Formats: sequence, C-alpha cells, structure tokens
Amino acid sequence: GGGETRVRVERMFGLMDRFLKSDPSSLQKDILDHVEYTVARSRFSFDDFEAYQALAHSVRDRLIERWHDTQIHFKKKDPKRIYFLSLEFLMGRSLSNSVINLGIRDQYADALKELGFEFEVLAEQEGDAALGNGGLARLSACQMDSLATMDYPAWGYGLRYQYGLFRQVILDGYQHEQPDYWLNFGNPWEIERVHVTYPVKFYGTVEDENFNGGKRKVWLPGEMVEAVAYDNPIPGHGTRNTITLRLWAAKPSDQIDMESYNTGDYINAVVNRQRAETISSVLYPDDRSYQGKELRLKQQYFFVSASLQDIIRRFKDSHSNFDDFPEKVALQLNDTHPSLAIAEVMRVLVDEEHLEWNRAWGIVCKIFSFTTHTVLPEGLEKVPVDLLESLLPRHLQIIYDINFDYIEELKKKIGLDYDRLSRMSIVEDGAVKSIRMANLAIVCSHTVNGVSRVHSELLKTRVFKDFYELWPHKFDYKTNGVTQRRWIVVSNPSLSALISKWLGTEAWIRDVDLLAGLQEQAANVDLHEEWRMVRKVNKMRLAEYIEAMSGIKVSVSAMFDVQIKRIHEYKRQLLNILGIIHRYDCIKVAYAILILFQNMEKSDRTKVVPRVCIIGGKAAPGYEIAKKIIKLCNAVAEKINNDPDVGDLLKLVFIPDYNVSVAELVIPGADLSQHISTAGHEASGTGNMKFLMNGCLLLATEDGSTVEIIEEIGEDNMFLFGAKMHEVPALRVKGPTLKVPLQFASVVRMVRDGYFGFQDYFESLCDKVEGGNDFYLLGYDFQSYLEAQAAADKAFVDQEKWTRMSILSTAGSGRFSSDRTIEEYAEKTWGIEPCKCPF
Ligand code: GFP
Ligand code: GFP
Repeated sequence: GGGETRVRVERMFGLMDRFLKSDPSSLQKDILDHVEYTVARSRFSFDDFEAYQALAHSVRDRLIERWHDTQIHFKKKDPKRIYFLSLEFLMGRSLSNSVINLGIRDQYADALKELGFEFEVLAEQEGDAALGNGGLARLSACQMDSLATMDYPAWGYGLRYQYGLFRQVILDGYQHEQPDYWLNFGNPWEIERVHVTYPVKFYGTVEDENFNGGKRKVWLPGEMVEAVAYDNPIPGHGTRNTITLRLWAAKPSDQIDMESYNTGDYINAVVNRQRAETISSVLYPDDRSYQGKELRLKQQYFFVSASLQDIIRRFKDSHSNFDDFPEKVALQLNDTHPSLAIAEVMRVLVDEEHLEWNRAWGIVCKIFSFTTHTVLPEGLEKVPVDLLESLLPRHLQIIYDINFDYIEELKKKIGLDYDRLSRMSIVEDGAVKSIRMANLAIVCSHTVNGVSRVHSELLKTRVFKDFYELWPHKFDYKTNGVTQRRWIVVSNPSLSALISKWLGTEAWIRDVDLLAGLQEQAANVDLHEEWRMVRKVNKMRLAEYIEAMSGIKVSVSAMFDVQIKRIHEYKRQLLNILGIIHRYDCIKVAYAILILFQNMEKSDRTKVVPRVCIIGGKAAPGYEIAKKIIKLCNAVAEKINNDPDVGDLLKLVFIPDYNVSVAELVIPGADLSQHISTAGHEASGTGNMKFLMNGCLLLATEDGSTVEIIEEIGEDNMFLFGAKMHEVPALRVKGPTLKVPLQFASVVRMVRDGYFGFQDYFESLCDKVEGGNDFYLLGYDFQSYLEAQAAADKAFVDQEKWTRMSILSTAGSGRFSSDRTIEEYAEKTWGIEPCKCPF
C-alpha cells in the first residue's frame, strides 16, 4: 500500500536524498541521459533541437519533484483552494521561465557550455504555447505565476487545444492565417494523466422520475465523450511551491455503444466516435463574439464539466458535507466563458448529490466570483435558447429556474418596472431568445470584478448599472498586473541584473515594490550610462531580428516606437498609421525645401528625430476592417522604406505573427510605446505595464489602467493626449459637426487617392473615419496625438531627460505586478491563504 511504500522509500533513500542534484555535472549527466533514453539519440551526436528536448526533460524532472511535494502538502493541509477557470491561457515558452523560477538558470548555462551548447540558443528552439488570443489569456498566465510564487493553493483549469491561435503570415502585405499545430514536436511541459479522465455528456432528454414519494428530473444524455487531463506544472519563484494548470483534451469515450457496432457499420461507428476529439481541437480566434456557435458552447461545457467533476472529487476525498464546500472551494470565472459552471454545480448538487434546491442555491451563491474584461457590448456572450436546449437540456431548465426565483425576488425589491426587469433578466426575449451569460454570472456570483478602476466605474455607471444599483456590495475591481519574473527577469536579463546591482538586492523579483528604490538614483550619471547601455544592447538585438525577418536595416540611434497588441478599431492602430503618414509627408516637404534652396539650414530636415515605427498584432480572421489596417500598414511601409528622400529618418516595420516570445524580444528594445485606445474602451490594458517595467516611455490616452499609471509616475513622465472618457459620449453625438484638423483630412486623402496603392481596397477603411462615421474619434484626437508625438521627439533629443524618465518609469511600475493583483483577489474576493510547502 501507499503508506508502506513511503516508509520503504524513506528508509532506503532518506527524505531529501532522492531529489535530483543541480550542480553542473549532475545536470550534464541528466541532459545526456535524456538525449540517450528520452529523445533516443546518441549522446555523441545530437542537434540543437534534440538538446533542447533533453534539457526540457531534465527541467521537467525537477519540476515534477516540487510539484509532487506541493500537491501532497496541499492534500495534507486541506486549505481553501482557488480554482481559476479560464478558456484561455497564453503561456508562451516555458524553459527560461522555469529555470529562472527554480533558481538554476546559471547552473544549466554552465553545464551546457561545457557540452558545447548555448542556453540561449536552445531556448530559441521552443515554440510558444498559444492557447489564447490576447490580453485576457496572457493575464491568466501571469496570474498563475503569481499564485505559485505567493504559495497559494491554486489550480488553473482550461482546454488543451490541439491548434493554438493561428499563425499569421503576411503575403503581399495581407494577413493569412495558418494553423498552429503546436504539439507536432511533442510538449515536454505537460504530463498526460491517462487515469485522470471524466465522462462529459451532451444532448438527450430530461425525464421525470419518481423519487422519495415525489418527482425529480433525470437527464438522459445522448452523447458522451471522455475528458483526459494534461497537467502543466507551474513553478513559483524562490519557493518550492509548484501548482497545476490542468488542461482537458477530448477523447472518444471508452464506453462502447454496442448497438452501432453490431449493425455492421463498424467503420462509421469508429469515425463518429472520432468526432469527439474535435471538441478540444481548435481555439476560437478573437474573444469578442462567438454567439450561437455550437462547437464553442460544447467546448465551454466540456471544460466546465470535467473541471467540476475533478474539483468535487477532490472535495469529497476528504469531506462528506456539502455545506462545507464554500469553506474549501473558490471558483473564479475568467470572463463569462466558463459561466455554465453555475448551472453545472446546481445540477450536480441537486440531481446527483440530491441536495434540496434551496440548500444547493445557498452553496452556489457563496463560491463564484466573476471578472469581466470588456466594456464592449458585443463582448457580452449570449447563447440562443434553442441551442442550449438541444445541447444541454437540463442546464436550460436550471437556468430558467434560477431566473424565475431571481425575478420574483427582484420584483419585491424594485416593483413591477418591466423595462428594468427585462433588462436584468437572465433570459433575453428578443427575435432570438437567448441566455445572457453575463447576467447569469452577475446574479450568481458574490463578487463582480472589473480589471481597472475606471473599468469598474464604467461597469457601475453604464454596462451593469441596473445590477450595481441593486447590489452595490458585489462590485469591485482588481487592477490587472503582469509578472515581473517573465517581463523583466526572463525577457530582459541585462536590465534585471542592472536593477539588482543598483538596488543591492534581488529581492524585488518577489517584492516588486522595492523597484521604487530606483527613484533616488534617477539622476545618477553612472546609472544613466549603464541604463543607456542596457537599452542599446536590447535595441541591437531587436534590430537584428527586424533585419532577419524583413530585410529592413534600422539604426539603433533612432527612436524605436512600438505598438503591439491585437488589431482592433478601438485600439486605434489606424491612428498610429495615419500619424506615420503625416510624419512621412513632413519629411518629404522638408526634403523638397532642401532641394529647392540647396540649404540645410532652411530645411526642417535636421530637426527630424529619426524613428523606427514598429507595429505588430493579429486580426481576427473574420474582422475585415482589422485586416485592412494590416494591409495599409504594409503598403505605407513599402512606400516609406523604399523612398530615398526619407533614408534613416523614418522606417515602418510590421512584425508578423506577434506572440508572447516576440513580445519578450520587442518590449525591452522599445523607447516609446503606444496605448492609444479611444478613452473608455480599453478595460485595462496590460501591455502598458510590461513596457513601463522595462523603462519604455508611454504615449497614451487616459484609458483603462493607464489612468492608474499616471497616478504612479506622474503625467510629466509620459505623453498623454486625446479626448477624456467623460467627453467621448458627447463628442459622438456631435459626430458629423465635429471639427477635424486639416492634417487629418489630408492624410486620409492620400490613402483615398491611392498614394499607397490599393485605392479601392482602402476605400471602406477611409469611410470608417470620415463623414460622421468616425466612431473611435481618430479625427478628433489627431491634433493632440501629433502634439504628443512632437513632445516625445523633443524629449528624446535630450537623452539626459529621457533616461531619467525611463528610470522613473521602471521605478514606478511596482503597483502593476500581478503579485499585487493576486494578493488583492486572495484577500478580498477568494478568502484564501498561502499554503507553503515546507522543504
Ligand atoms: C492527488 C495527489 C497528487 C497526485 C494527483 C494526481 O492530487 O500527488 O499527483 O492526485 O493523481 F495528491 P489531487 O488531484 O487529489 O489534488
Ligand atoms: C482584454 C481587455 C484588456 C485587458 C485584458 C485583461 O484583453 O483591456 O487588459 O483583457 O484583463 F480588452 P485583450 O484580449 O483585448 O487584449
């Protein structure tokens, strides 16, 4: 038995002795063993990729030890656990992050050097795990890192998509999407748990059954698939704690439907079973609207059902009374995507555990918390009732029952205000009768969090106003944060070393508020020199990448001006491109004057601050306008980069296939970064925080979390512009009567007139920002945008000043660590405490 084995193993090896050693020669032996036995190549001959695989497996071994100890410790202590449910996790690469969190990066680098390999080169062999779209998904990944580092008893649950977010390929300037079959070369960072499987059911009917003298509902499902667990250990930094990200894959069910096998149609029976796997096959691109897609709903339920079976199984391992459930379990809904979990918990408690409805409801109300990541109405999911009825008939009944009770209660509180009742109902009685997933999540959660302070204000005053008036206590916010482990230590090792040197400690890696200590040194000339050197080396690395990828040579003395994020109208990459066209035009005019007068003095050309403008991001495959923005960027780049009048004064580069590892390379090399959404549209933004940590200055609107960044570093330390959030609605009403600056009309005209080619193709794009259609206020904001850009140019010329601003940016970034966000969630929303593994 288990206990006996433990005694034997302890007697034979001692408690700690069995652990793998991490001195260089032990590491070398382990790597070679993995080359020989895991990768099955000769230890005398293997290439970089095989070396990476062996290296990854040796790191994985070390992760597994810690992970086991952590899980055993959690089991023993039985603390309240947080279960983070998210349909998306954008983990990126694991190798560097793992060895840094384990504190054995240098040992590995030394060990490899003697074997003739470079750690950095092998790290480049790893592909990204791109199981998510954008900010929401990367936030989940940052939060997992913080949960592990801060010793919280946490589990992440998600889906193991076989195809991650599409690869973006640019051909003739247009975006093409290619499938990302990321598991092609194996994935050493996951552990397949063939025995951790659960059946997940769909379709069928609901029948009444006699029970204890009364009736009860029984769901007779029509289809069943198997969910198999894949565990991804997530190591904390500076702690032994290593937590689990458990991702589910769909497999055909073990239970054979004998009928179809006996009809003789064996081949079709197998093919039909195979269809089960499509459930976890592909991540939906774009996270805004997938209304009415059956596969999407199937994915959501599949993931919710498997996760809850696992969570309830774990609870029942050591508890018998469900009234204790809220003492032991907190369920976090990352956006509305997992909100079917609410109906599923009700179903399990009532139908399977036979709790009385009200008792089950009492439990449900204590366990869920919901975080929303959007302000856009199209981001609020709706599920057509017809679809739900066919796929999950019992869940639909449960949602109706919840809604009935809730509306009755509501009538008592607000009276028969039918408009308001219908707005607040979980069920929408429109042309297509639907379930409003956000309303379901709000009604059933004890806390509704926004992702920044202003986002929360918008939720309270606009998006969820009715609910806020009813339940003000439910509404709160936890401003997003990012992990400084990945976004400084992993991606910018030289800045990391510099910070540690000047602070005299590495403690900031776990206690990021210590970065504030840099403020005192912000004027120190020695620090300035070292700071600039680090930044220059990072720019050189980025310049090399740009040249390798696009053939464009850029000068590192130019200002590197970056905008990287998903392409969306509200994020306003188009404003950036139109600004670049304006800059180009000014350079051309200056050149014409130079030629005319043959006199450098008279020309403004000498005053132009050279820039390299870098844009990157994916457009959702069905989002036509976003795709046109990409094409425009490339068409403008083509023109500018090949114009001999411009030379080094201006370059425009579109970086294809933007992802986490591209961000890790680009962010440390950026001087200026743009966060220019129309005020009131970016719920938070997290890119701004990553740039800030790396000492990049921000050019931004007062939107989302930028408002809080201003409070930390001061508006003098960045370049702000644009309409304010409270002004935007009135400006929209004014629409066509708004005065638009001449420069704006003239750059749009250049595009319209085919100056960059593709005249017809760009027409609809131009229409979007002119003639009263300018919903995102590009025209209105253009003037102040150009002024902010001019201010950035001016500051850049004064390198002393710029460097001080850069240092102050890093120094002021402490508040934007996901460690702070997670601590707030733990204390205020989840009610959980650290549970530190003792070794
Ligand atoms: C248990 C044990 C772990 C073991 C897992 C997976 O954890 O040591 O690795 O099961 O089989 F504690 P729970 O899933 O019950 O938390
Ligand atoms: C979404 C929101 C962002 C927010 C993130 C994380 O991200 O404002 O910072 O979620 O909360 F839009 P994107 O997927 O749009 O980047």
